Parts: sequence; C-alpha cells; structure tokens
Amino acid sequence: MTETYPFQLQPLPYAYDALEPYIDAQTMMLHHDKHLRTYVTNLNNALEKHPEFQSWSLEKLLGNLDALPESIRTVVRNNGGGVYNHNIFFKLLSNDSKAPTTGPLFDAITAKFGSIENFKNEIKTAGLGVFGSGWAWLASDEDGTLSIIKTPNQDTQIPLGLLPVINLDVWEHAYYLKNQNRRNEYIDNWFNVINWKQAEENYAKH
Ligand code: MN3
Repeated sequence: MTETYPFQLQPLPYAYDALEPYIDAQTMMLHHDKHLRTYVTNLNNALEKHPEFQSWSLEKLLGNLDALPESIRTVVRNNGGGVYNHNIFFKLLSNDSKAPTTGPLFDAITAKFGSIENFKNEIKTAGLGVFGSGWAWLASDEDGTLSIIKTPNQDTQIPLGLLPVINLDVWEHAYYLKNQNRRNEYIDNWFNVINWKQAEENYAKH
C-alpha cells in the first residue's frame, strides 16, 4: 500500500453476497460501503488542512502518530487505523478458503501453535478476549516468527513493529445483523472464509 492522500475507498474484491452463508450480504454492504467509507472520509478531512502530511502513506502516518499535530492525531489514529485495518481485512476474506498443508506460513503456524486447528483456537480466544471493540491479529516479526495479538478500537500492529498476516475484526458492526451479540458464532463462521492465499502473500512480506 503506497497510497497517499486523498485516500480512496478500495472496492471489495468480490460481490457482497460472495461470503454467504457465513457472512451475509447486508453486513458486507454496511461494513464496506458505510463504515469503511466513513473512515476514508474522516481521514481525508483531517489531512485536508495539513498538506505537509499529504505525501505520507497510511503506514507512515500510523507509525508516526506522535509527529502529527494534536488537533488531528486522534482522528488519524482512529480513522486512518480504520482504513488500514479494513483494507487488510476485506482482502483476507474469500469463498475459496483452503488452509495450507505445506509452505512457509503452514510451517510457521505449526512451529508456533502446533497445528492450524490450535492456531484457530488461539485466535478465537484472542478475538473473544477483546473487551469492547477491536481486532485480533496473526502478526509476524521481521524474522517470520508469528504471534497472536489484540489491538483496541482501530489501533494497528504498526507501532509494535509487526507485520500483519491475518486480522479479525471483532467490532459488533462486523456481525450484529446476522449474529446479534454472538461474537463466538461470528468467529466460527469467519474460519470458513479466511483467504489463506492472501495470508500466505502477507506472510511472504516479512
Ligand atoms: Mn469493521
């Protein structure tokens, strides 16, 4: 992502109903067209009067929040984080979800967690353990060692010096239309639509 201001709403790489029955079309439409669009708009509005930051990538903005004027720091943190996190998240969904059985990501997951199944258990525990709104992540350090982390609100893994491999949105807006308050059920559904090919590509960037 080398995108800079003005940031664009990245189109979904599949149809709204592509993830049915696991994630419903109505949720995808609301999540992408309303929530993500609002983050993009708010981020651009914040940067509009600060041309000195308009050449900064999203990664640079989010990795250097302390360099921003206080008047826009929180807006960029929340809305820039919202754009960054969702652009990763939506690409990591697919109706062609096959967990790897070989390859670098498979090897790293089995080395860290023992198996793909254990990895799923651990990221589910992390997702259920996010109090309020936030994200669970499978992240990699520069050596390729994996860890599962949680971030609150729209915070990213960038300040931790980690690279994103898989992220899981556990804000209620990601699931309440279909699952009401049952985050547990949403996460179980999400396991069926993880775009593992994209996860492997993300991991290859470490
Ligand atoms: Mn969301």
